[in-house]
Amino acid sequence: MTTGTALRFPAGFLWGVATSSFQIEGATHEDGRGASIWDTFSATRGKVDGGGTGDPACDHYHRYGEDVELLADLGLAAYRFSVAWPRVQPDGRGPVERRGLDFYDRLLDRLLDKGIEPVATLYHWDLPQALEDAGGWPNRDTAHRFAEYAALVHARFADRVRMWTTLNEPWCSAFLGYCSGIHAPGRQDPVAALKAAHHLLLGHGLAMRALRAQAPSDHQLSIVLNLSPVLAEDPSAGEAVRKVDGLQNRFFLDPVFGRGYPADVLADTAWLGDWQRVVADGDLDLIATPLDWYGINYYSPVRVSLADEPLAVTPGNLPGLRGVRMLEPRGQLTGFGWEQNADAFHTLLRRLGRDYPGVPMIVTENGSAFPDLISPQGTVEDPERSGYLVDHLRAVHRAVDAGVDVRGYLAWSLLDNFEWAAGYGQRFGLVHVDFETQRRTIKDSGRLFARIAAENELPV
Ligand code: PNW
Repeated sequence: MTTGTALRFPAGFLWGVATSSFQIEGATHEDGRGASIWDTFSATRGKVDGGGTGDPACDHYHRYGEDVELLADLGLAAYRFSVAWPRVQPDGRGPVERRGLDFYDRLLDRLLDKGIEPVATLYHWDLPQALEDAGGWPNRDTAHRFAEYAALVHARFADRVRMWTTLNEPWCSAFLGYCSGIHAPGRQDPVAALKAAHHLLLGHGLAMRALRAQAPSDHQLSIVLNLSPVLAEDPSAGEAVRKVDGLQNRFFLDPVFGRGYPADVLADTAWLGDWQRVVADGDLDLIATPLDWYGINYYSPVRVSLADEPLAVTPGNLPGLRGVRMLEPRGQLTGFGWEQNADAFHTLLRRLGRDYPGVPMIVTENGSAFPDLISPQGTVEDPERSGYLVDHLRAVHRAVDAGVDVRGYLAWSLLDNFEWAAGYGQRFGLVHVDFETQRRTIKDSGRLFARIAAENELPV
């Protein structure tokens, strides 16, 4: 790289940050909000490190004004947030809670007032508990309930939100929620997980159809997937790579891109019985409803090798992964123990551009957790997070340079927040949150990101 030549991004590249409702809002009992599966799960002893729950989280429900000011101070063009289904429909069906919708109304007005483009996610894991009690995602009806909810939220905010996402990371909802059980609702049933995966995708398809029918032509509809490059040291481990890539990436990408479920994944999961009977005529057409863009969440690669024996039920023992061993991360790790590997990110983007052409992508999440301390001067020095950020932005820039159609980058996350099973111990924010006082402090990495976004280029 030649010194002095900054790495410029294309004009109009979308810069922003992301959050999700359950992770930041708190106020879980206010204004008629119903319980979600994460309320139930986090209240269950032993499920969340440190016993954290969704209260008060970042108290964003009351402090959204201050948080929008932070976005404005950072000068960011876009803000990705999610709508909490149980605020809008406390039972997941039927009557709408106006006060829940009013909250997002106020949030959107503030964002637009500051010229910030909202990117709304309709489902970021907070399923109404009432729907889980009725069978959850393994139950086909949940897909229809989701589409109804999606259509009513879209109709209410269609005048102010152009960019929409149906689901965040259906892989996590299905496999961490219903197979490994490390996420809500904490079930450990591989067949239920596969059914859940299909019904999540069906819910996406039904919602896409409903939104498309009512959306003005400038609305841009999407899904967000967590995609991971799968790496093996041993060249003979190709079979393990194929299986994990199949379940993690192709199982979601292929049907959304109109190719149906990958035959090899269907074969790998056939021993679990005929879960595929849940795939009804017409489902795959709905799931293939054309997207305007899709979101990629990337944190780290997955490493695998061949194994002789089937694994026990652990987060790695997902359906279809017999004969696979999940390996420890390598090289530099984040504070969360996740592998830092920007080259793998670059490889992933290139592969997506090649294998799934024709639909623009936006990086909808990328970031790292490190323990941060406020200095006596009141600053948060987080060089590791800055390093991760710059390395991964370089990887994006190289992909764009090579012709991959990446239109934007949204960092995870605006704020330190409730990091699911890891509770409040893992801090992903560009802004530090003191969970005792709710004081927000922009970290050095946040300032760096603001500068990069404002200049639309990376310092060399
Ligand atoms: C994503 N995994 O979650 C979510 O979209 C965010 O809500 C979350 O805070 C962020 O990444 C950081 O974890 C994931 O185990 C959680 O593979 C777990 C996994 C992947 C993504």
